[in-house]
Amino acid sequence: MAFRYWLALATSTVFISACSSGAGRDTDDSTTVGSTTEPTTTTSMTTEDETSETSESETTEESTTTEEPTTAGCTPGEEDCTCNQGMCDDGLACVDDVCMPEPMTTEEPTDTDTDTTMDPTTTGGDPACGDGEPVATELCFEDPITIGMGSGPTDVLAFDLNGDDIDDLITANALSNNLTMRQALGNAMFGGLSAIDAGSSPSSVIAAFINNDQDLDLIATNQMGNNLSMFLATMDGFGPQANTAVGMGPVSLASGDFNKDTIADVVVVNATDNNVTFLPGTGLGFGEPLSLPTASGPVDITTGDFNGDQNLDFAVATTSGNVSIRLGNGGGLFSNNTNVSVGGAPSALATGYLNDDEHLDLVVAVRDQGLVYMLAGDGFGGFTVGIPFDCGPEPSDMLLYDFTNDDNLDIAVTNQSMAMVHILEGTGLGSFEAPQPFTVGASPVALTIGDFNGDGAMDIATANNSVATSTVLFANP
Ligand SMILES: [Ca+2]
Ligand SMILES: [Ca+2]
Ligand SMILES: [Ca+2]
Ligand SMILES: [Ca+2]
Repeated sequence: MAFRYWLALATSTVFISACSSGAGRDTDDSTTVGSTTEPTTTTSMTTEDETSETSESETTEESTTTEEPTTAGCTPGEEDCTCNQGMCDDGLACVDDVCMPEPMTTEEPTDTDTDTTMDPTTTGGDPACGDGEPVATELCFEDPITIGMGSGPTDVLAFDLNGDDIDDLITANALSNNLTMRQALGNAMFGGLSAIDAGSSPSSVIAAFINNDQDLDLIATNQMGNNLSMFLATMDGFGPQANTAVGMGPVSLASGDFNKDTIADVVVVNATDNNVTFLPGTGLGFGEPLSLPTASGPVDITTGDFNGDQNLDFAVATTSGNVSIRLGNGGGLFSNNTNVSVGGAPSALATGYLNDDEHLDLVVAVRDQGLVYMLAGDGFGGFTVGIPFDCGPEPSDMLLYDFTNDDNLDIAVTNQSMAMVHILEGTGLGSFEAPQPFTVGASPVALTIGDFNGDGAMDIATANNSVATSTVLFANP
């Protein structure tokens, strides 16, 4: 169903922007490869619809079939090692046949495919990588390319600036108070840096049709400015910023038509005010704002139709350990807030069809635990918290996409303290395989997907907060 897919894709890609705007604390030094030369600085851009993916994301049950004998050929206590007939060394738990740190919950995985084993050597080294044929379970990326963006990038967006059907790169930059852009040149290279001024401490950026023409516009939240900046696409770039007040400390936003007037509306997460501002789109800007309280410490938002009434709803991850849910009525009003308790300090969330029913589910990354929780939707707007999955330490942002081309959504997270992206392959049954690491620049706080070289395969880009760069991982199917 195209509609369902659109929702899943939209929420997980264009509109998801977690932006933990926290001060980046990096450990590694990043390799700032100024990989681009051509200083083509033109910013002329006729934008076009950004994502044109057609693949379905239905969850058919199909998991990895390559059976590997369980072996204990690992050093004692080693993580991410295949279990020995379901057993691991002390302090490690066997989850999906891989040894990982004991999760906090002791529940058993609910699915029955305990025989799914993952190839521990897949990381960029699968023999089939690079043959141009995406194969289910293949997870392949080329060596990372890191390029300079603005100062203190907090969010990253894939956006086709010049209408060549190749995604270009935009970051929101908290320290330089602007958005910076680089056009992808189609050969894994990027053009020169251009910038447009934003407000005070931009914290996230999305694309949306603000003025109802055929061109995607930009909206950025400004964390210190307590407002958002709109940039309308013009024939040769973007118009100047037009600001709209929201709550205190906006850190994230999403877009969708909540009141069904065919005009995009916006929901903004206000971290300081502990609420969400709903701004109905008017086609020129925004109408009367509506303030909707959440649990304490809201940081990220995702949208979808959680109860199947064709009206858009939203869910907010909060650092107080809750996910706050509000169901839309299709007329610009929302249900009372309900909280689903996850625990820890969530930093990001995303929505998609992750198990074998027809209900939208959520995944929530918990920063202080290094875990992702699956929240199974019941189709009525309720969610059941399942067992967590290791996603590497300090997840700062997350999205869902089917990287392995098996029709099961996979999870990608940025790990802020590790300078890594981890990808967890989805089984389609509500569970995920052990995380596979990919190195990026220091202190990644946000990620997005886009096709930055025009080969039809979705690539990954990160915002590396402390080093003013973005890392692009080109898919190498
Ligand atoms: Ca609307
Ligand atoms: Ca709904
Ligand atoms: Ca997949
Ligand atoms: Ca690509």
